[in-house]
Amino acid sequence: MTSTAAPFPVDTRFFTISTAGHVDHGKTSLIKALTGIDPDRLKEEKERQMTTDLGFAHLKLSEHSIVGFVDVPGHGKFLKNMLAGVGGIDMALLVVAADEGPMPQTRQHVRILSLLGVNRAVVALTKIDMIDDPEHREIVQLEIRELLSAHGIEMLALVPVSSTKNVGLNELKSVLKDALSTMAPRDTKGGAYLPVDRVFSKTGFGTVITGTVVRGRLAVGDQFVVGPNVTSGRVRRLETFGHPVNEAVPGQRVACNVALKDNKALTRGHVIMGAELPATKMMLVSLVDRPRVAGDKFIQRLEEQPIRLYHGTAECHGYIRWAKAASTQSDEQLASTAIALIALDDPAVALARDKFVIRLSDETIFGGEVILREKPKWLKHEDLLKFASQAWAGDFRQAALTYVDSAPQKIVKVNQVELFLPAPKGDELIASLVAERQVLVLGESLMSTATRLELSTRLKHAMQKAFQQQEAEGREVESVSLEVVRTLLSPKLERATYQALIEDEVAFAKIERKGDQLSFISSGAPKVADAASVQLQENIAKVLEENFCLELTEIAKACAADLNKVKNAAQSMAKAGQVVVISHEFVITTDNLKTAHRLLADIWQIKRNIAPTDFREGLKTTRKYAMALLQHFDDAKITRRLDAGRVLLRGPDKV
Ligand SMILES: Nc1nc2c(ncn2[C@@H]2O[C@H](COP(=O)(O)OP(=O)(O)OP(=O)(O)O)[C@@H](O)[C@H]2O)c(=O)[nH]1
Ligand SMILES: [Mg+2]
Repeated sequence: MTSTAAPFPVDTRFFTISTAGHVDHGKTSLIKALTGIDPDRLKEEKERQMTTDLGFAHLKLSEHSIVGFVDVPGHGKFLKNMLAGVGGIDMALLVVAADEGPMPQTRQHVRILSLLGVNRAVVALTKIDMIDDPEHREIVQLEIRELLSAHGIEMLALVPVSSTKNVGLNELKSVLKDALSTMAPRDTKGGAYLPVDRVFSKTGFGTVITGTVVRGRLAVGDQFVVGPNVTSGRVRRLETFGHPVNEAVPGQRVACNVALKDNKALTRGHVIMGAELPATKMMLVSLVDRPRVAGDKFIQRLEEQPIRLYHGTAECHGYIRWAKAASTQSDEQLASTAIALIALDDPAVALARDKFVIRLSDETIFGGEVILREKPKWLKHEDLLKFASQAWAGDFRQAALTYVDSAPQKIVKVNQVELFLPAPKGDELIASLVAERQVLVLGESLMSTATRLELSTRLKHAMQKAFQQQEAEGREVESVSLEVVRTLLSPKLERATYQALIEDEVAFAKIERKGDQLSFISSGAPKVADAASVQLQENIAKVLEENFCLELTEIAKACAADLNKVKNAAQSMAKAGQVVVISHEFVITTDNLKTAHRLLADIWQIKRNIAPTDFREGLKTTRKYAMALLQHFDDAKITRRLDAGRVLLRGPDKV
């Protein structure tokens, strides 16, 4: 970290490649021959002539591009270190010795690369100085091609080389240069995310960590958090391959001199994060490529087996708590894929859609992808499977609705939804869901439009109840207490959500708020009918209080009165402004008609289309009355039919 080297040109692109391949196939020798740097940095490695831990080197490919190499051990005993080296890389350099061809670790490494989503590789066919037989070489090449294609990895080139005889090295360099130059620049959005692969202490500087930036940008002076639950700190200096840099982007290897808040020791597996991601011990995941045991049979019971999970540079111990077929799958597919809950002994920091590798034993390896990086307590197993299947299939819209509707009160915090949306696009997805009126955001909360509509109606009912309570106590009041209404609405509704709901209703001129008092804009407390001079009118008023809307014949029956007399009484009440007679057939109180009108406005405000079903459900009435009312609103030019629904022409009056 003491480098005084000149900075890189501003438009320099940085890449990271890791080696992969069987023990002794010549990975380290090749990197040394290519770069002049010996990646085996440990004394033990040099003595044993075997890589045991990750090694690092770099090569300038052109004026403006530099590639960093992570050299991994081939020996199965050090697989844990290999797994820490292949996260965040741009592509793999698969090393296969021409004399032996693909061997067990070659296959294992290829499988791991594929499970971690590394889908491009350049192959170096090493030790060609030891093989004269062109036919043998042909067979080996064919085996490599088949191996990569079986794992969905694109082979960009295969270059025969000899590190000892200096054959093919220039060709390999130019192949790497071409392959990397065609790569699209990686997304730098979102908070920085840098899994630590090495930590050392430098006199005069303190702690230095190294790693490959996986997401976001990390810059000198940035504050960061070290996860899982470790500490926080600030970036003092950054270097890439011995040169000072001001910031590092995805794919760039970096040495970072950090000022830590306390003297916590950092280690491989920790994560430097620009924006804090909570650590979790319970993840909902999809498991792919389930392991086979001897005889090509799938391991059937995964539950309660101890596992090691490799994610980023971390190794976590845990077990699979629960595994089920995704509901979209047939039994056959179940054999290779499942939805599972993983319980970890130590917390991990992972994002939705992150890939990981699981080891059940030395040989039994499979992989998966994070669906939900934390499990909310309220997400029960039945909902989990439905939700996970939708999210796993990439149907985030449906998944969001399932998630929201299974929450208590059918309301979740916006940041809880981010737990399953892929970074850094989570924000955009929420915005598009809101734009499509699938869900809406109220303050910090997110809910379906149906829930929001229901809240509006429930709020009105709660206010009416509050007014009635006051009247029952003999008080004629103009407004009711915010707190009383909240308790009547739902004591469980979070205060912040309730506040946001009130603000929204006030903003749309549906209610009025003065300090901690609420009132209806139109008519204050819904009027309880005055004692009518005519007994029949009083009876009709009573019947209408209990029914949202009624036919004249129904009223006559309920009041045990003559139909004509009921008609006349209703006309008088209509003149007095107490009720409205619709189509000479239906009677509704003026207040209820206003409620219906306000509901139209609610539906319109949220959905920009008034579907008869929404209106009927909102009124909790039957089709007969809903259709009569809609006809009335059409006739009164308050609504107009359009396609399958209606548009709102006029909202309810404010006074
Ligand atoms: N003849 C010949 N020998 C080679 C070549 N490349 C490597 N070797 C020899 O093969 C042995 C293993 O080479 P390494 O580079 O250490 O192999 P590795 O793949 O890094 O091995 P691990 O790190 O233990 O997985 C050494 O003795 C090398 O000298 C080559 O191109 N030709
Ligand atoms: Mg080696």
